[in-house]
Amino acid sequence: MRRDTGLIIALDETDADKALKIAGTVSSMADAIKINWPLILSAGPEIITQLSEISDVICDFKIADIPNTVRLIVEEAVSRKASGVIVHAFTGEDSLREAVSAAGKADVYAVTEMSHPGGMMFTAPHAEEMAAMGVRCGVAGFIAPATRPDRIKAIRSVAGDLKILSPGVGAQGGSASSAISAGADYVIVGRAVYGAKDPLSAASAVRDEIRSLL
Ligand code: OMP
Repeated sequence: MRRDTGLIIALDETDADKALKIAGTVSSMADAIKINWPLILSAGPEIITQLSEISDVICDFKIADIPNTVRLIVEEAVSRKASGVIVHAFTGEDSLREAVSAAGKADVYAVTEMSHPGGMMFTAPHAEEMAAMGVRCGVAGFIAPATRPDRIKAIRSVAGDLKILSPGVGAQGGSASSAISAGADYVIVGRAVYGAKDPLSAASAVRDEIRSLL
């Protein structure tokens, strides 16, 4: 994935026409658009291909399954032109290796601990261990919480120069500048952009905030 603006838009809008319109409006501000189950379930998987004509698309399926099922899901996403997929790391080394192998040239990003408070309960205590496993498995990078910049630092210390993508900016209370300062390469922003009255100016404000740190 290119790194031009450092911003990834989480397009969790469930109206397909609106989603495509917002994607067209904000794509110049973002390095990728990330989509998740809400949009895929409402619009159908063709939305992956449609959006790929506008931007790089990351399929955030947070895949957590046995290796065979992981492979099937990743292959479906990549065949529809996803350039990245998000998987859970807690499923272990065999599932993660299968994701990387099934993705081929597409990027696999592993979640080591989630950005909401519940993410601290079970996964955070093992996040560095999971990141080290991700490095061994050949992932492209990690999803680390912008809501807890100290945890981004901890993952960065294990991740070397792999990419760190940080969600939790805006609606969840995290800030783009503290995530980038802690070691994130990209921030993932959803509601604060697609839910804004003016998504383009909301996205450009985040882009400018990131740019001011570089
Ligand atoms: P907003 O909270 O609206 O900015 O959206 C954040 C997006 O990032 C949503 O699509 C979440 O599903 C996703 N996300 C998190 O919020 N926290 C995580 O720990 C991981 C993800 C993710 O993998 O993208």
